[in-house]
Formats: sequence, C-alpha cells, structure tokens
Amino acid sequence: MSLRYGARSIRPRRNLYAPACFNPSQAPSIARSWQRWSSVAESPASERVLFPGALKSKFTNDLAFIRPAELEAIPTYRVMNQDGVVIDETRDLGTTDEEALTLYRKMICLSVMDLIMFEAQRQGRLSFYMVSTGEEGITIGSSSALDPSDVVFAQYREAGVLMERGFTLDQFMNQFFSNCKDFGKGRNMPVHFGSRELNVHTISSTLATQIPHSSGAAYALKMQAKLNPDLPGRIACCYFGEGAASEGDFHGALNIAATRACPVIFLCRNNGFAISTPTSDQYRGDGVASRGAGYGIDTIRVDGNDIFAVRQAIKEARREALADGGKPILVEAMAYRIGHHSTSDDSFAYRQKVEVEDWKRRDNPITRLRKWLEGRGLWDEAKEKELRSKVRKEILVAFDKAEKEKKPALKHAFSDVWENFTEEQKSQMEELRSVLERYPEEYDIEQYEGGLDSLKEDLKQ
Ligand SMILES: Cc1ncc(C[n+]2csc(CCOP(=O)(O)OP(=O)(O)O)c2C)c(N)n1
Ligand SMILES: [Mg+2]
Repeated sequence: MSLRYGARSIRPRRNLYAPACFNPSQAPSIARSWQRWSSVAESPASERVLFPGALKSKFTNDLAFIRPAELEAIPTYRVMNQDGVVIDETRDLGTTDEEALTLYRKMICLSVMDLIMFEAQRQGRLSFYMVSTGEEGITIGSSSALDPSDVVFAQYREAGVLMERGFTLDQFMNQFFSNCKDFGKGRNMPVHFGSRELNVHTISSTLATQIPHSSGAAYALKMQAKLNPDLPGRIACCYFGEGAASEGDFHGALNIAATRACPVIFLCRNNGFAISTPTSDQYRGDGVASRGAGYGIDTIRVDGNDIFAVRQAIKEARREALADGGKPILVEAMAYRIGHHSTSDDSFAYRQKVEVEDWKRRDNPITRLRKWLEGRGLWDEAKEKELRSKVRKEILVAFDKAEKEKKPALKHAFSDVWENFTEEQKSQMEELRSVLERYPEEYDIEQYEGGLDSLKEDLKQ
C-alpha cells in the first residue's frame, strides 16, 4: 500500500496499532484511516511541510502568528428569530406542527416540575435540586433528534433528555425522594438519574467523567457495527457544560474520539456560567466550538433558544457521525442559565437580577416556541392555562406518591459493591443492626423498606 504526497510515494513501515476487537478470532476489517506513517521527510522542491505531525501545511515566508482575537467569531446557527418567526420559510423546518406541540408540552412539563421541586427543596422536603430553566430547548430538542437506541451520557442539567425519552413523572419523583423505587436505591443525590431501559447512563457529579466514557462507548458501538453490519447504526451522545469542558477529561475524550473515529456527538451546553464563574473567566478562545477544529472534529454552534435549530443540527450531526464508519461531531448550544446553579446557590451574589429577568422575559426557548405556535394559530392563552394546570396536577400526584414511599432497605447501603456480601461487610451489617437495636429512640427504622429485617435476612444481596 502506498500514498502519494505531491511527487513522492510514502510507504507505511508498519501498523502502529492493531485494532482492538471484542473477539479477535472475528477481527473485522477496520478502515485504515487510523494508520499513520512515520519517517516522512521533506523533499527540496516540496511546497508543503512533510513532517508527520502536519501533513497539509504549506511553507510560508511570512512570520505571522495566528491571532484568534482577530478572527471572526464562529457563527451561531438559527432557524427562527427571537419573535418566533422562521427566517427562511422556503427551507424545511424538519418539525411538523404535531411534533412542535409535543415538544412544547414537554418543555412546559419540565419547567413546571422545576418550579415545584425548587420550592419543595426550599420547604425542606427534598435535599437538593437543579433546574434547567433556559436550557429546555437544548435538552428536549436534541433528545428528540436522536434515536432511542443511541446511548446518552449526561451531566446533571439534562432532565429534559430523560423526559423526552419517556422517563415518567413517577420515576423522576422516586429518584428525587431517594425512595425504595428509585433505580439507584437511594444512593445518589437528586437529579443524578439514569435508566438502563432508556439507554441513559447514570449521572455522576464529578464533572466531565462522562465525556471519556462516551468516547469509549462510541468506540464499542463502532466495533459492534463492524461485527453486525446489518443492524441499524447507533451513536453515543454526550452532554456537558462549558465549565466541564475546562477539565482534562474533555480534551482526552475529544482527542481519542477523533483519532479512533468514534460515532459520538459531544453536545456542550454553553450557558455562560460554571456556578459563579462567568465564561469571561473560563476561557479566552471563541467558546467551546473553536476547540473542535483543534482536534480535527467537525463542529457547529447553534442557538439553544431555537428548538428547531437544535433539532436540525443534531439530526445532521447524527447522520454525519454514522457516515463512513463513524466520526465525532461537536455541537456547542448557546443558552443563558436563567436559574441559580442549584438549590445550594444564590446567583444574585455574582450577577445582576435585572440581567436574569431580561433573559427570562426577552428570549428563552419556551417563549420562542410559544410565539411560533401562536403565530400559526396552534396555541393561545386558554390552552396554556389548561396545560399548565394539567401538568401541575400530574406532577403533584407523582410527588405525593413518591414522598410517601418507604426509603430503600438498609442493606442497600452495602449491596452491589461485590457480587456477594463479603465477610467484612456482613460483620459491618451485624454491627449496624446491633446499634440500631440498642438505640431505637434515635432511629426511625420503619421508614426503611423491610425495617431491621433487611439486615437480618440471610444476608443476601
Ligand atoms: C471535578 C469537579 N470539579 C468541580 C466540581 C464542582 N462543580 C459542580 S458543577 C460546577 C460547574 C459546572 O459548570 P458547567 O459545566 O458549565 O455546567 P452548568 O452547571 O453551567 O450546567 C462545578 C465547578 C465538580 N462537581 N467536579
Ligand atoms: Mg455552564
């Protein structure tokens, strides 16, 4: 095999890496794009650098630095303006009226749930909460453009993705109240949900850890597709904030996804803040999108307040991520974090209330889509009131049910670490039981499923 660069022919000396497979005996033939050639030298007549590290670079006599501050900022793709008016009517919106109504109802449901849960935390009825206010268009819009079989890795402000995929209000509430029906058996803080059934990996608070996981998952999906070419393609979709993109994990994950050509969408929600740190203190480059080019990743910046633009960008990103054996795509979705970072934060300590109020009123994904729906005669004030009151009732029913459920069995403080309880764990469980038995007035054991018996049972997981 040989490759021609200008007048020269370059021969690979050896494969630098053998592709990893699940089963080496069925090694699929992997596209050779990952192969690189060493010992490339420059010929005297060459116009381009032939160093192996920058194969397409031309020589220049200009001593000129690249000055990012002087470059045009990357544009932001949008389909409709702040008044909910589609800018180019001749182009396909990619969303039917019925779909737009469904998306709108989901956004309202999420935003009403946020209001209720934030308030409930203030009343001391749950420990913690994070709202998505201002980012409903990014999460619900993007999720609706993925395939349900795609694997999602999220940060924590992506309740909209789960809601769009079909996570029920009961499932949300069971997680928020850490009750015995919570899939995580009450071990995680509220909003750290996950669902095996919906292909959503459980959220981890440790920022950015989900990004390399998504590259790895995308690599596995690529290998699966090689072994089963008749199955429909799947991608990984990874959500993270612009703050998380400052972690080393972000860089490693993008680089490996690029070099291994993994089918993954990296979806950065750039909402202007990492808790109290504004973007002006987070980076000097042009947002997060500008980093995509550095890794050789196709990238787009999109207006996160425009749900149609988000859907179009993600649909196209997904198509491209699966084409020609796979590749990563970076999408930077712009928004403004209208809510406080979490219930543990008071954002008016570091930003003006008037600025927040302005975004709330002037431009956010919900009002934009509502204006569009009203413009088409699909929505009005009466429908809005009816919907809000309906979802409020549904949320409160699920809330009441979940709040009354028992807490997970005490043994689940120990289970699922090892396949079976170890001798050490068993003795710790015995010790816990004896403490609880000795001081019954100090502990309300009955609120835990199975009470003390869960620690007495034949100590099986
Ligand atoms: C490794 C790590 N460092 C710091 C934190 C504390 N922390 C939690 S959220 C957060 C801000 C993240 O901002 P961003 O990624 O922009 O997401 P947003 O909250 O804006 O949605 C920080 C610093 C953490 N959870 N993990
Ligand atoms: Mg942020």
